[in-house]
Amino acid sequence: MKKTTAVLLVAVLAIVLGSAAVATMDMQKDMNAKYPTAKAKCATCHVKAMAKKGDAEVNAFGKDMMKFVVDPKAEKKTFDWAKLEPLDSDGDGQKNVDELKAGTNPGAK
Ligand SMILES: [Ca+2]
Repeated sequence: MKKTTAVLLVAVLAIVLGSAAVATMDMQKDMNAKYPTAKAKCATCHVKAMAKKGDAEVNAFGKDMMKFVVDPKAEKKTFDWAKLEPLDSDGDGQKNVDELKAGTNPGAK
């Protein structure tokens, strides 16, 4: 019984973590569609470029993005870019919108 429970737990975790990774890829695609010169990648929003499971800590820009989720209950997250664009999430003196258009990282100085 315990082994069955453990297998089930692993399966559920794999599904949950897998869907989170897919969601992140959707966000990345959406960002690159809106800002074609952004060259958005994992490190645009996350602390580590190739984060391992359970270590998906977000950077300052990722934290600001999560403040402006349009509908937190929606399966596919969308963001209020009008509120994100004028911010300088990483504090380097450049607005997020300017960094996205220039292809620099709005989440790292
Ligand atoms: Ca900045």
